[in-house]
Amino acid sequence: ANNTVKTAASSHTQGHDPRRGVGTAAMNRAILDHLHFTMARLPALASRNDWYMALSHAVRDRMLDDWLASLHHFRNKELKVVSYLSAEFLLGPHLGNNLINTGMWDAARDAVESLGLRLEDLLRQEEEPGLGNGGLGRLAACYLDSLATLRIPSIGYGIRYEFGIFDQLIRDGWQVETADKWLKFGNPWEICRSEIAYEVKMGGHTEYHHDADGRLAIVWLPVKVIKGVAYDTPIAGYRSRITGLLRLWKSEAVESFNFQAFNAGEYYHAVDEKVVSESITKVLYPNDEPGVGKLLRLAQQYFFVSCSLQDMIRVHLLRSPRLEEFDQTFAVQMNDTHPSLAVAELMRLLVDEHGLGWDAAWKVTRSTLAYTNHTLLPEALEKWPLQLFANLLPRHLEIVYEINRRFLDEVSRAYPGDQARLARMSLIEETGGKFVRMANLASVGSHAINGVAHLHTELLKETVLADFYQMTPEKFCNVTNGVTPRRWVLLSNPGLAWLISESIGEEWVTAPEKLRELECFASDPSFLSAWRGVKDANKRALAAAILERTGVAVDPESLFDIQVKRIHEYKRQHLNLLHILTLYHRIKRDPGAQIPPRTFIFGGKAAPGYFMAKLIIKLINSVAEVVNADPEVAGRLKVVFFPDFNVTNGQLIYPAADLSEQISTSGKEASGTGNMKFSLNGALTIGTLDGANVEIREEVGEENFFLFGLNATEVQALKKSGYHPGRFYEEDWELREAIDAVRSGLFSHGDAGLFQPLVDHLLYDDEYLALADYRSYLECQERVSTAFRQRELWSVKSVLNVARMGKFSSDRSIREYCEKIWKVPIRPPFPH
Ligand code: GLG
Repeated sequence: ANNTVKTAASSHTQGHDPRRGVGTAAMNRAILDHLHFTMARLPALASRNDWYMALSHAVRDRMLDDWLASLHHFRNKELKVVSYLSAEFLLGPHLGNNLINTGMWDAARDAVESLGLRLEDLLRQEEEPGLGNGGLGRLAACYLDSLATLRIPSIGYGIRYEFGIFDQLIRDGWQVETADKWLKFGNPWEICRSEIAYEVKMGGHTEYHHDADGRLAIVWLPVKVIKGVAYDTPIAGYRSRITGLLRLWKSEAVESFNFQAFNAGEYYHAVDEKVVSESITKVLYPNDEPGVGKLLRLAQQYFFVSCSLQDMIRVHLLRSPRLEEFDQTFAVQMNDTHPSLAVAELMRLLVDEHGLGWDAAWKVTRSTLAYTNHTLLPEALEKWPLQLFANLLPRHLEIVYEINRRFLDEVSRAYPGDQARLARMSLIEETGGKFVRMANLASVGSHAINGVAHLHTELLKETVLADFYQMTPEKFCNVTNGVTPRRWVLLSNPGLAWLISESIGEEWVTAPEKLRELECFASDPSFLSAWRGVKDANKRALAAAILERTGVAVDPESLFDIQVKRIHEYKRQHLNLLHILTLYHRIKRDPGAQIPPRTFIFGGKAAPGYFMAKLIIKLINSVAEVVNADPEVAGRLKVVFFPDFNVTNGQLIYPAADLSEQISTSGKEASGTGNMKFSLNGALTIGTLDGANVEIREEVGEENFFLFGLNATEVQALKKSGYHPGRFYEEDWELREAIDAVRSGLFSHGDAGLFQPLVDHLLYDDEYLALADYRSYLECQERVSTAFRQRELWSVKSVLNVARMGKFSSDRSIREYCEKIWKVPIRPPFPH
């Protein structure tokens, strides 16, 4: 323990010693100071939130030295800065993570205890910033952690949504959405930079003028101008003495009040303007919503892209007046197509605002930007109705047309006479209504295009972007996703982290290939029993939370079989349910059946407008109600829907799993990242050959992975030959029994109509081949049951899973982006 007490005053005069004041006594002092000076509270009257705020401010103070030192990089001409453009950053709570990454955990815990409080209570107080939907947003957050840990100068740019992803309540088995008021008690982690603000134009029309020298000048006369203000959040690297920067934009009115407006009508008009301007960053849109073309979402995308690029240009001009060299200052990654307006906006800024010629601007735009694709689902590929695009962004549409004209010229030169190809590759879709195709825009405007798992990238090249791949194969590469072992093991699963570090040392946290050294412990009975002890404790903690939140008592000795992720038909939560129903029937038919007790745990949000996904949630809860109350299966089967799955709840759930459900239709899940979190925490996977499952299985070994189902090629072939789900229903009596139980009203208090849409969907359409994979899934689940009865062997497999998961650290992904795409040197790890 550090006994040197430094007062606030003395540490200020000490200047830039980043290790100052992180001992227990100094932390204690700092917390009390913030309670007094920041929260204006007496200790006796302070609420838990006051203490949480005081502690967080004390921690943030201690991150600032590293932060200011890191900001220095942006001035250094030699260093390229990675700019990660993402409409979503699903960060999860900051406090615990920052304590872990900065090494202040013990001091903070002791300081808090010396004040008569408990650190876990204060950690629970934090409202997590849910500024993302799921995998894509969480990936961005893992990447920020790795960028800071690897000491790569970087900025994450995004949107400061006032309301993040909705909170999910379950009422009568149905999902109910409520607003996520994450800012209601204040956010101690952000710093508002009022002076870093940009104007963003919208709407109106363009005019062409000739200036005095006869040069053509293009003027965009917007109907509205909105201001974007920067809110900065520090991102601590793991013991790297680097603090990365997340810069989120909030929209504001340019002028709050129009003082020229003397009459009341105009005054209110001015106030209305303010309301409209502020609405741009009000709310995060849930994905998987049917129907495209929400004007406000396009406005959000343009707004944050424009602010971010203007900010980058400002930073670049501090280094060099030559915008032709912009690509030496920044490598810009577009996280999906949401920021793909960057292609047109960077062109506009360079050509219209900074006077570069088209060719020079195009060269620098392309060499700066790169595009990551995250999905092959056709309905998820963004396209904007042309009219809507034109109304909001008249100048950008002109630019898109010009890019398209030049691009299609190239295409026709490469493929003379191939009209069909031209139509497919055009940035504008013209069959049945006109649209701007954002994936095409992103592909044309980037020097690199990547998928997020090996299989996904291959399918991308064969299907969605096949024409682009054929024309420019050199642009394509794969970067398999990864997750940060700091949040997803060290913070979420301290028991496991401790056991690993005791056995092989601590280096695995930044060098996860070291986890391989665990392999030799897989034959050590005392290690295996300690390993099981950690899992059991995690399961008991989850069981307690389940009881508290759902009222259902589950047995921590049973097999915890968990599926947590967005609810979507392609992820096939309903296939999981069909297995549960079959087990239920088997036990009822034969009470002596050898089926080890299982607890099935589901979690995940459904898009508010996705009817079928919401019906699946209702069905899970309805099955739970019947199964959990049936004395004939008591102690053998339990079904739970854990409400409001988010990062905080994930941290509790992943470490407690025995079995990880990764059962999407092959070819549909681009990568998955939950699959990595489970396996890294010692769960075994039951899964299809989809997304990153393929690579996980390769790494952990096929004998340590439960594989079932059709592969992507077989899926395509079955669809092509004509898929008739009804046949599977007719030919498999157990499947029929399961489906018939649902349609009989057994789970809906006799209301046979309630789940009819779901049953009909399965029997007559089943786009995602749940029925085709049912039998294979069931057989595989039997292998799981058999394996789970041999606890020792199961534990060996669990250890081997963790030992071989090193590849899936987001540090490895970030290194690959640096090498293959950003051309940023990888720096040696910081000496601890
Ligand atoms: C996507 C995909 C996931 C992928 C994630 C991150 O559906 O398979 O793991 O991005 O690349 N929309 C998503 O969440």
